[in-house]
Amino acid sequence: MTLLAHWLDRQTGDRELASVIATMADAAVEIAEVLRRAPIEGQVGLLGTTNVQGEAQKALDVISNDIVLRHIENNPAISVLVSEELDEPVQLGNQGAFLVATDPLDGSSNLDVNVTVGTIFSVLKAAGGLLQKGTAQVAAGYVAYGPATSLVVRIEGPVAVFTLSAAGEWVQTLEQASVPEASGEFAINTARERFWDEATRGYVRESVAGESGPAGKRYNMRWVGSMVADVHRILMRGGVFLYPLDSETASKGGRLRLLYEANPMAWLVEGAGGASTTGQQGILAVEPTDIHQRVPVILGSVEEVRRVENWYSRG
Ligand code: P6P
Repeated sequence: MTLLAHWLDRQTGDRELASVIATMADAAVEIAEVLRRAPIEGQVGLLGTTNVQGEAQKALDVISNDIVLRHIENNPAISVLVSEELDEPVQLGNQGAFLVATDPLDGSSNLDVNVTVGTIFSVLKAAGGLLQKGTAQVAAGYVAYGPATSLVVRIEGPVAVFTLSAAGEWVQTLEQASVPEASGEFAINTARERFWDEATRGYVRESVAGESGPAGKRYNMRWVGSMVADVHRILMRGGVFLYPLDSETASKGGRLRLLYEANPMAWLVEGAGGASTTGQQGILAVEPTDIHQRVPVILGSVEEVRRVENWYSRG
């Protein structure tokens, strides 16, 4: 039974990098406990405030962000925090080698209906500055607070999965996640069809045409409305997640954020043999211009991502 600390020792000789991941894992243990108690303590409601994205903040968004910040402040290896919940980066005033970008509680609109939510984090060298491409990541991970609490993490090598035990330990439950090349499952919010571009319409049309259509196979559709839940499913059994640019999100560059949603998720999915694209380029190649920048996100099984890319290449 491999615990997270043993895995980190094996995966990297960089003790400071190992400590960054351990810090995020420790924060997630605390967040998991807060989420478990929240309905009893009446903390699933709205705060009446909005974050930099203009999205209504839930008490648990802010509580989760505070938990992450408190843990990070106690790790001298981390000198900068970028968070979805904070307009500006937090400079921690130390010489820490690492920057952490995080969505402390992704999918929080699902909290009041008890659906899986998550914490997503990306780790970069602080010396590279705030705006680094996804290829510069030195580690990334997420925690899915679901029926089990799962930590998915990658440094340079395998994408490993840990499950939180009753004793509060991260026990490795999967050596290497691997995204199947082919899949018959896509994840998209079909209620947005009227906003879609022709590439998205074409891909979905081909998929729902099933066995007699151009894809020549039957498809199923899943959409949790929580990126961590949808991406975890894809990491475990394949599929493709699409939040493409559409006529309503075009003015903002997309819906999901580059630094702390798209980049870490793309890095994990590609590390597990999957693929990612904005429709125009690989997600990890996007040159960031703002810490809260949004991008279109298509990621998952290689065959499905390539089919979407083919639609975009038709222009
Ligand atoms: P929609 C949650 O708010 C989130 O940022 C992602 O976790 C999720 O994939 C997406 O938005 C859901 O968006 O438009 O379906 O509500």
